[in-house]
Amino acid sequence: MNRRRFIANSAAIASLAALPSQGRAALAAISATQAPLPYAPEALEPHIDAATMKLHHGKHHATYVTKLNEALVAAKLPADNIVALLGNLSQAPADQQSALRNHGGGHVNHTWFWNWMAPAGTGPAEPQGPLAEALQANFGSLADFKKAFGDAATKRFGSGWAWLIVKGDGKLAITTTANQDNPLMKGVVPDAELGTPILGLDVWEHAYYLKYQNKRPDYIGAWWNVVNWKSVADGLAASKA
Ligand code: MN3
Repeated sequence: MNRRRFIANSAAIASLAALPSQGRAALAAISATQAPLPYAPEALEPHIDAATMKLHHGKHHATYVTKLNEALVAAKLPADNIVALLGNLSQAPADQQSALRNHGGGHVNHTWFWNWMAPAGTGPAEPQGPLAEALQANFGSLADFKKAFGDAATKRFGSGWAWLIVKGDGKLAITTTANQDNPLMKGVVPDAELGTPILGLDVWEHAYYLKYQNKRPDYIGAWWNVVNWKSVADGLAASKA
């Protein structure tokens, strides 16, 4: 690395580290490298089919990672913490902000998404402990939460995500974002939607069209069978730490 490049990188790292970002502290760093799926592509059958999982992880997610790395090189930004980068997009070079937003968001959102799912029956079928209590306190009951989340996911127009977030005041909220945006993107999504994501659902057609065609509500209904409540509970605990 030459001296000019080194200085540019150091300044970029310093500016990212210096800025506070809501929720960032609670979330583990994710580098610009794609991890393997944490289970076999067929492991979520019959709720999410193997063909969809193979395409979704092997093609869609992989393409976000490739294009993210191209943008990081062009922006001279480090590749070690894309979660932090998404909270400080306005500090990135202007000509790379949209690529970093779309592909960085795509990479981080999908990395979380694979870990928010698990083969049916491998964990608690319903939230336990503090997560169960928090859902009850914020939404009335687990059924009420699922209804509100499913409604939000169904109504998200076009491509995007539905989220369960922990807001700055510690309360849980349901929100949705367009495209590959997420609730960490300060200055990109409305302040009302900012928070630490502890569960998210991909409602892009590529996530369900092979099996469910246009029936997004059927996909959402089936998805609850493979939600990894342990992972969601861990996210809630980390957000309080
Ligand atoms: Mn997707």
